[in-house]
Amino acid sequence: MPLRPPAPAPQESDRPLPVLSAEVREALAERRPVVALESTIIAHGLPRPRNLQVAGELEDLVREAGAVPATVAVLDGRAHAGLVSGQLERVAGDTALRKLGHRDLAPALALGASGATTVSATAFLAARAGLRVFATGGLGGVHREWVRTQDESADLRLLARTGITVVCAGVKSILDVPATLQRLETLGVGVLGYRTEHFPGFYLSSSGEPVDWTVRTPQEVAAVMRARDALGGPAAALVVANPVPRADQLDPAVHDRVLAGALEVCRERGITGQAVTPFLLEYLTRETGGASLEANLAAVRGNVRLAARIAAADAAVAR
Ligand code: PSU
Ligand code: MN
Repeated sequence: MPLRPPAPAPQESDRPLPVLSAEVREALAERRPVVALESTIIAHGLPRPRNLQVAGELEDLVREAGAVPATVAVLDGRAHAGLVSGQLERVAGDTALRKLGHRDLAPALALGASGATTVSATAFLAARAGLRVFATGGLGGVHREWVRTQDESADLRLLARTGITVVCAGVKSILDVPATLQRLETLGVGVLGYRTEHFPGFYLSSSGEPVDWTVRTPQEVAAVMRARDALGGPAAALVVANPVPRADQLDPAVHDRVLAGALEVCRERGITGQAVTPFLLEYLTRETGGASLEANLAAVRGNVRLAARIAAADAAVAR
């Protein structure tokens, strides 16, 4: 029986991966600053319909700072960096949208699925497109019940292998923060405190944990990025930990009390896997009367603004 030759591999030029919006493609070609934004926070981290308004607002903040936004998502089996009109509405409005981590990308592309990308999937696709800076709210990390559940976000492992600068307000405070910091150290992920000696606490300005390195300007972050490029070696992410302003943080006493209740309910109902983070974020929003949502949004806005300034500083030295 004659052997059938293997099908030719799809050409990168036929199916760019991710598909870039014209705005992102042009900015990259001209070495202008671009900031990647994730979509899980929009689809699964914020209540509808406010999430659409926020998605647009975050893109506007990037543009106001002189950079181009590249929101990342998978639609009908195609990965995108830079959404055009109608696509952002879909990400915010489609209740059937999946949550895609890095490991979910291949099945989603192969099966024509649609989904929002977490930090791990966004960082991977953004780096693949040649983007150098990415903004989010808080990273995933080691969960407090790790000994029992072994729940550690895939964000950490992926960031350990991906050369991108991630601006965040620390890791979500629903996590075991000291354990997550320890994992970041073991994995070789760089951590810089932005104008702080303490690792931020997502909803809170400080987690109470120290950071080893503090930077004060976007230019200093860009200089660290350059030094990493010059050093070479295995790729790993650089985390820029940018605290929510103290005036916008959640009241720490309210935070601790409501979070304890949220973790309790999570355990009682046996919520596990990808559902844990959206459940906890939603519980906190409800039980704090929306205060945790406002703190979350203040953190994300600050991160997006800073990411745009870092991308601009990086683009300025690259010219
Ligand atoms: N930051 C936010 N809200 C979010 C997330 C981050 O302010 O919803 C998302 C990110 O996409 C992150 C994900 O990658 O939560 C982590 O989910 P998990 O713990 O299931 O890995
Ligand atoms: Mn998890």
